[in-house]
Amino acid sequence: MIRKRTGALVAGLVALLALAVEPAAAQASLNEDLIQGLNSKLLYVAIPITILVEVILIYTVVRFKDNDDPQPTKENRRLEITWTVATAIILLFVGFAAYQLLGVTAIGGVTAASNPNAVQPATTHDFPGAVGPPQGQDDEVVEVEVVAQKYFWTFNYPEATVNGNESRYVSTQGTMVIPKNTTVYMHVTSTDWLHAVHVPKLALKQDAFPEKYNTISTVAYEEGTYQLYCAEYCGVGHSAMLGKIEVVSQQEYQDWLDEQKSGMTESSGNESAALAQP
Ligand SMILES: [Cu+2]
Repeated sequence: MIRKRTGALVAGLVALLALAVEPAAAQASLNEDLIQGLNSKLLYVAIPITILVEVILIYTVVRFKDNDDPQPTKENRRLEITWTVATAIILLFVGFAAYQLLGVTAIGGVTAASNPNAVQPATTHDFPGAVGPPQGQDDEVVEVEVVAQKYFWTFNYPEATVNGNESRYVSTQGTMVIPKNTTVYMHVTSTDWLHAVHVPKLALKQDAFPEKYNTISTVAYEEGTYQLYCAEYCGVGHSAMLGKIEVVSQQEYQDWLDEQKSGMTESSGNESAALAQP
């Protein structure tokens, strides 16, 4: 009877946990994909351990609940060595899997160490200290300067110049448009003090410091609109410091850039947008 019940309980637990690790639908970005991948890997380790511990616990409770004369456990060196070694192996696996992911540009951020062939972004705009895409790949990468300021976001596209004039380029406020299936480098900075860009659905997060660039990269897979938040308390307007990332097809992206440029041919330059005070 007890065995039957335990069996049913274990089967129920396994079914429940199997549901939990059911691979999710296609991820919205490379970053999200990598993080979910690590999560699943860790679950494959954690679930058997959870089941093992719970089964032993339940078995012990049921088996010894009427024992009026409990005896202390005896030393069992073999068992001790086994669980020490097993734990070490599991911890090494977890540590290695996580560390491996931190070395990936999309997760650990774009740094000179992670990107030894990097050059300064091959753009007309100056990003002092920012690490750009590897040499030879800079043509395939879209670079956006993400500027935080109390309490709004400015997105500059210094590669998208108007009439070849290097000081006039596409710039938007509140909404960043990026093409899907394309590597995008975001050079994050601030004009006043600490902010942080956070797009949970694309698994993007980075601090924004004045006079410094922190570069993150992503490849968005799914078209759509993604909410962007400020994730560093920056003052009374912090909670309203919102933005959006619009992921569109590559054709739509080009059309959007052209539209922005043609809208700017009559208006005055916006080169100082990032430095403008509210
Ligand atoms: Cu903030």
